[in-house]
Amino acid sequence: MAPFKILITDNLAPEGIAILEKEDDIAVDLKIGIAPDELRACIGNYDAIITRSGTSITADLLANPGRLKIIGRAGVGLDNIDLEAASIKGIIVMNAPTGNTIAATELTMGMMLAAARKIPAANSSLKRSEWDRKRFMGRQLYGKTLGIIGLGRIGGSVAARAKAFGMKVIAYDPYIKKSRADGLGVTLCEQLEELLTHSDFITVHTPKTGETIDLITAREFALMKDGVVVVNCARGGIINEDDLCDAVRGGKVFAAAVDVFGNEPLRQHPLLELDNVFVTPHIGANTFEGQEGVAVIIARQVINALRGKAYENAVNIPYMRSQLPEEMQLYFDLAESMGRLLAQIARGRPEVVELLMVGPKFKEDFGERVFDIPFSFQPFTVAGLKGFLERNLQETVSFINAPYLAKERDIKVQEAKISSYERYNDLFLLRIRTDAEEHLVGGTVFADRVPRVLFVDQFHLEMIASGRYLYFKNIDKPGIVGRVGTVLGRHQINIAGFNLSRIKGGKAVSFVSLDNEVPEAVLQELVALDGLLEAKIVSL
Ligand code: 9EZ
Repeated sequence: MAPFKILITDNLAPEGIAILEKEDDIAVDLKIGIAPDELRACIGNYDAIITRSGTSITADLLANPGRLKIIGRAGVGLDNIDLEAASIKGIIVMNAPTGNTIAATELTMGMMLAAARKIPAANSSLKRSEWDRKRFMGRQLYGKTLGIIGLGRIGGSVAARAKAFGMKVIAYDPYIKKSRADGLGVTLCEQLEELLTHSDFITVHTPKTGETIDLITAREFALMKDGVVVVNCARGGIINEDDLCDAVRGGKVFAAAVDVFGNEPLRQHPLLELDNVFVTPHIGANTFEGQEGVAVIIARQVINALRGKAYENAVNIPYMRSQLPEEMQLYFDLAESMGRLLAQIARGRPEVVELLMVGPKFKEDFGERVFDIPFSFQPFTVAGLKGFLERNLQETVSFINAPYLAKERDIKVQEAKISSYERYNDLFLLRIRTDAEEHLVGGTVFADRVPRVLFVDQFHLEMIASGRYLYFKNIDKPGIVGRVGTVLGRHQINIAGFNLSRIKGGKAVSFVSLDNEVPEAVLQELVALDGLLEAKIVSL
């Protein structure tokens, strides 16, 4: 078997490299610290690349991705990877978010204690041969309220340890379930303000998103208790650095501990001048155990992904067909087929693609929320879009890149859920609008578990949503279907099934399934028949 080639460009813990090297179908190249130009020249020769934070994977590097399919990040942060560029090329980006949890948690606890007791300052003082005990009066954690902003993996892990210190723990996180907070023994705040006004210690554990940059500014500091201790070991800029300086100088904040900065490496900043601000150079993930953890995890994940087994911790796949409930997989396939059908009957430049999901079945949210990508659609919408786009675009359209390709082309993608439509219980309605026309296709999955198209525009049918069909539209008058049959028969093309639908006053459409291919010349012959408006082969 042709081996998969993996390039490693940053120092990966040896345990991870060993896992890759012992596989027979994997060949590993180490090019630690490779220059961008050199990397651009060779990146396309590899099936996967594994980095830490030292290698920038830019759009420029991915312009000609060759055989590259996977980018693995041994760690969490993806600041160094152009996720949109990778997604557009259909390259899967995966990280190892669990490997570092304990490392980040323990630094947070250490920083909180260091700030509360001013341990680093006391250490420096004594090493200057001072013996000044009065200067280092601190605050206890015991009995105090810790406010955790962002109760994900790390926030939850910090909560457990804070409780062991006898703290009351409250949290704010609009994206977690109350049951998670309950399970952790944490009181969930409805509003950030509530957390700010009640906490003696505050620590942030959110990703960096548009919503969390400058989450804590002068306005938020003003709401805090006097003498609060503030910690940021998450991402630079969640707590506004200038406003933190003011809050420390003004005495609102007793002490602050910061591991991460908006602009790294941080060389000069007013924060570095303040006695009650304690800083570390982004070392949250830097433990031997943490680095081993992320290396082992990313190595295993990349191997599985290359072998097509699983895409664990892929950050640019919002869902996987295989993870949908079985019935929903059929609807997923239906939506894709409906998209393909529309692509083959529509003329003009696409402007809008819209999926309307009808019925109580679709009430649930079937996508996963991926915070690193700028849109989140239900899987069915992306399937419909992918089916629609792949017909007409030169590029490879995938479930990853379909929304990006639509955005690039200024195609508006919309989805909606409604409880009922006409007489249908469960129905997908896929609508497209181009600069020339509009089409609506409806489909469903009956109890026989076969996806079917039920109507195309105003024509009602009941057509299995897979395979190849001869599609034709004609003026509704006697003899036409017969003539079509005659032409097909003359060319030894056998009809396997016939779906015909007509509307009052005039036209009919047919989808004919055939046992044989229809040569282009036969199609021309059909189109030339009297009363035939159009004829083409569509494959669903
Ligand atoms: C935002 C968040 C938590 C948060 C948590 C996650 C994307 N995201 N954002 C604001 N996973 C607290 C406040």
